Amino acid sequence: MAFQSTKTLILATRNPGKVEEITSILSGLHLTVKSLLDYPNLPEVVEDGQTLEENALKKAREIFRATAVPALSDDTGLEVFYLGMKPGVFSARYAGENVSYADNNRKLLAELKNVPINERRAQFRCVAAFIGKGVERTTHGVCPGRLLDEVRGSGGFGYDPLFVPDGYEETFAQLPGNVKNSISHRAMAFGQMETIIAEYFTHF
Ligand code: ITT
Repeated sequence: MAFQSTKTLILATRNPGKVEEITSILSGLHLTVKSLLDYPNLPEVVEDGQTLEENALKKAREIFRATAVPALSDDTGLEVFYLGMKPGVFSARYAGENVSYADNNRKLLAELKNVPINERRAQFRCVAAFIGKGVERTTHGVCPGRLLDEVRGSGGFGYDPLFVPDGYEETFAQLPGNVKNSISHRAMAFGQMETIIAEYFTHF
């Protein structure tokens, strides 16, 4: 049977791609990691903030309030230099409400049609938030790269099939998950969170 720590954390997300990545990044903490996928009856958190930080804090605060379990969230955006750093905080709804990742990728490809490779620079920005008893912390991570003019690969999620991180020739959807989890915006933000969470659980 897999080891189950009595120290439990809840990820304030229903995005299975994020759950997999964050669980893997935090595996060294040996905590029991749950997510909203384990709590189907909890209401949706409305992401109406103007910044990644506001949304990340809102998600973690609401889930901590509802469950009393220390909560961890992430709000992430893709910033495209040619598009004035859009879609940013609106990355999930770039092509409209309730759209698929493929719809968003198609819209991005259309916006960048005929834009040469040297003008296709972009970066993922991730803000992680941790809320526990008497504790509210945020950390940040950025991953620079460029956007291709076609989708490549089937791993990862979201904009991964278009995004080639600096120093690599393959997209995040082509690279093995452990590579993404060692260099990504999320790896950077949650890497900093590790010490904050470890310190928290020495008290609780
Ligand atoms: P939660 O709010 O439930 O955590 P979400 O999918 O709505 O999940 P975000 O608002 O943080 O997550 O992310 C906005 C969008 O940005 C998301 O729908 C993806 O399309 C994209 N995205 C986020 N992280 C990504 C990553 O690591 N790689 C590729 N695309 C990503």
